[in-house]
Amino acid sequence: MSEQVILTETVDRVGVIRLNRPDAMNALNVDIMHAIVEASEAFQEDANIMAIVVTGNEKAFAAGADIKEMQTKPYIEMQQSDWFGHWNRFTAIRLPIIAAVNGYALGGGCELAMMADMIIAGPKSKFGQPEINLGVIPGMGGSQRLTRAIGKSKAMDLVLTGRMIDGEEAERAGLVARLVEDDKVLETAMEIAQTIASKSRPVVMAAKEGVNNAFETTLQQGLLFERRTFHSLFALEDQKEGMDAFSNKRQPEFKDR
Ligand code: DAK
Repeated sequence: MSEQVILTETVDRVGVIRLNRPDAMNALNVDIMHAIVEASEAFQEDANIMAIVVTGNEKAFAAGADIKEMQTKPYIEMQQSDWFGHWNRFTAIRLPIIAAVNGYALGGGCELAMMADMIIAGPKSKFGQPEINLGVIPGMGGSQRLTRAIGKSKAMDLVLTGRMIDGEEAERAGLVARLVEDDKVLETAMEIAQTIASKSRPVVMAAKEGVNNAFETTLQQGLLFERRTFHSLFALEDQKEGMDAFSNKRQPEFKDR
């Protein structure tokens, strides 16, 4: 039987993806990439799902791309297969994605966490871009998303030396949204996902799109996009419901329309 490289489950309106290559520190091979992408897309297709949590195990979120799988590949195969290019489908997911990180998040593992919309981690977690030690550079966003997240100086520190930082330093640097006890990481990520799940699905998607747009546009274009999106939300019943609920001092009941 083939290896079940991820485990998925649905908890209320939250889809959970657990990386499941414990013997390889959840190293990311082509199979696991396809599995994560396909599971995320399936969750998004399900109108009942509001958010996705991606996690690993207590030793590793993911210790990077699978070095043993890629080490002998010739250039032409990497280039022609657009090796690991499918991760673009993961970053195109419109539902919020929360990375719950325990243990190592290195190389592609750190990059996968950064593709998520926020990272929850414990003090013992370890983040890093050690590709320089392998004679390569980050290939899945480590030079780009990390720099945007923590700034040039610290990104250079990690990318050029390959050193790891723990969860506390990652939180101070702005990489991690919330630092919680190691055994509370998944629980906290699930609580955040459940909070998001109580909102309106189209509004949640619009909010994610708005924040992500900040990385793609000028300030003026971004502000215009935000304002027009805000205007468009007045076409939703959920906007009327949310504001009516506030005015009448009751909890809103969103219908996702
Ligand atoms: N790949 C393959 N196997 C790995 C692995 C990895 N990244 N990390 C760990 N393993 C395997 C180990 O080989 C070992 O297997 P066995 O020897 O038992 O068969 C098992 O997991 C347990 O690991 P260790 O025995 O090493 O455990 P330790 O506790 O001593 O050390 C460690 C844990 C995480 C510090 C260490 O395993 C380590 O340094 N791992 C490698 C970390 C690393 O260098 N990561 C970066 C990989 S390069 C691209 C997209 C993405 C990328 C590139 C291009 N494109 C789109 C173009 C990404 C590149 C990378 O991520």
